[in-house]
Amino acid sequence: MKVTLLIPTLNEEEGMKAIMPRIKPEWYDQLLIVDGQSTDGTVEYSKSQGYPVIIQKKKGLREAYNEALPHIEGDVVLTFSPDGNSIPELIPDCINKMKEGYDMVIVSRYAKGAKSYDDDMVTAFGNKLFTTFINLFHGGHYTDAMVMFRAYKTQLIYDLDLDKDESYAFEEKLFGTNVSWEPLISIRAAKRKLKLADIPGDEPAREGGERKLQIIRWGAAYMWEVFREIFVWK
Ligand SMILES: Nc1nc2c(ncn2[C@@H]2O[C@H](COP(=O)(O)OP(=O)(O)OP(=O)(O)O)[C@@H](O)[C@H]2O)c(=O)[nH]1
Ligand SMILES: [Mg+2]
Repeated sequence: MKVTLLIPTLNEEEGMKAIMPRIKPEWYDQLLIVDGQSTDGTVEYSKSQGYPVIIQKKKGLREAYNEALPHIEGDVVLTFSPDGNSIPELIPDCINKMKEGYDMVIVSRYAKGAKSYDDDMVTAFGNKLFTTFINLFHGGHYTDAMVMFRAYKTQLIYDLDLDKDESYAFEEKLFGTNVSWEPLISIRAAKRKLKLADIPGDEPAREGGERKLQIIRWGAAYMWEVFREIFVWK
């Protein structure tokens, strides 16, 4: 099993400097940083450390993933948030769980024994509401369907059409935003009854920088996806 560690960055200089030194090269086969045209020192820092950096052309997280896709060599991709929200030491646990034969392993903030120190009332409520809806309407057994920190088979990206603009075009246009692909992969993986697991993992508070999450727009777009996917087979 070859693992690509995929790290999206957008003005995360402080987080990167605090977190990246804790990631050990023996944990992964390939490291890819995909940067959304940061204007702080994020790219300079990454390059100074010798990390391969892709500068994305289009805006948004799913475009970051899309533009990284042709460079991914691993048969497993692990997405990791370098803003302090993902605990690096859990990377090996997540990969070891994948080795048991799962299609996707999520590092869950709401599994028994884990806690988010980054949530406010709105994000805690929203994340749990979406997770409940995805379980209820799509047959999932998730404790956290929304978090970025997860590993999955690279092939899923193609099988579930995560890389296709059409999968998101309507809601992105309607709500004037660019979404990420975590909710949709959770929904479509549950619908297909793939082999899914989670492991508990705390979410520490963000390290410096600013939040990019667009609560209202993303919330609306993701709610659209949850309901549309009841009627659309994928
Ligand atoms: N390349 C790229 N990275 C992004 C983009 N938007 C966010 N990120 C990065 O993705 C990671 C997760 O970001 P988000 O899921 O938006 O969450 P956040 O801004 O940290 O907000 P909270 O964690 O909910 O407080 C962070 O490291 C961001 O810097 C983008 O458009 N392009
Ligand atoms: Mg974050």
